[in-house]
Amino acid sequence: MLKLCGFAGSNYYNKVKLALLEKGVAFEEELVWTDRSPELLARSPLGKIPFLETEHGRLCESQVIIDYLESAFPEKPLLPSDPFSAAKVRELITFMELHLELVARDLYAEAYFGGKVSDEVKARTQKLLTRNAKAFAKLAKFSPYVAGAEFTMADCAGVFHLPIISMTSKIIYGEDVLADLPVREYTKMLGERATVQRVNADRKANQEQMMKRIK
Ligand SMILES: N[C@@H](CCC(=O)N[C@@H](CS)C(=O)NCC(=O)O)C(=O)O
Repeated sequence: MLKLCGFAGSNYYNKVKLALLEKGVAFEEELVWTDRSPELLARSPLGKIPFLETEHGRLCESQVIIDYLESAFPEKPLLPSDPFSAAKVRELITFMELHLELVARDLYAEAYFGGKVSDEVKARTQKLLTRNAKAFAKLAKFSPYVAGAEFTMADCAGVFHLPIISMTSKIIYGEDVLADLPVREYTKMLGERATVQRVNADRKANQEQMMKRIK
């Protein structure tokens, strides 16, 4: 059976977990913290989660994992069958992850973990986030799903990445870089799905565990 490894407080872990649940693929979970231990580095070369254990070996990087799931389990697809529409879905994922989440990530130390981020990094990040959010707004549909009328793998990513990008920018800058987008309505709508509810319940429980570990 597939084993998803990582912790449920992670947006990338939850992206993969939601894809597994939406596709109805059986899987088990193993709680793995990112402790940079030799054991972890032996299983995930950069010490990152999530990674997936399969009968063929391990895979890391959430998008690689989702692409594998999509081709290994084509029933209940999370991509349109038309190649161009499928590429548009993946374009959105790249924008959300490379141009928004990864940029906002530089602020997490101060926003969530009691650290400090320099004013220089804050200014550079704000400029980038503002520019990239405008570009993302040109591509995102929210009608009602992020890529259009159908639920796709872009929603598996968007439902967990977008709220954290909003929240982080509100904490650090006092304003939401995604304020012009209907992120709240979108997240609420997706929060009605049983699959998202399960992931969110596990996330909350895990975040409490994570906070106890940090203290
Ligand atoms: N590009 C990676 C990002 C995964 C990622 O950043 N995971 C975080 C947890 S949310 C992590 O493992 N951080 C620990 C580290 O970088 O050492 C993916 O899509 O899987």
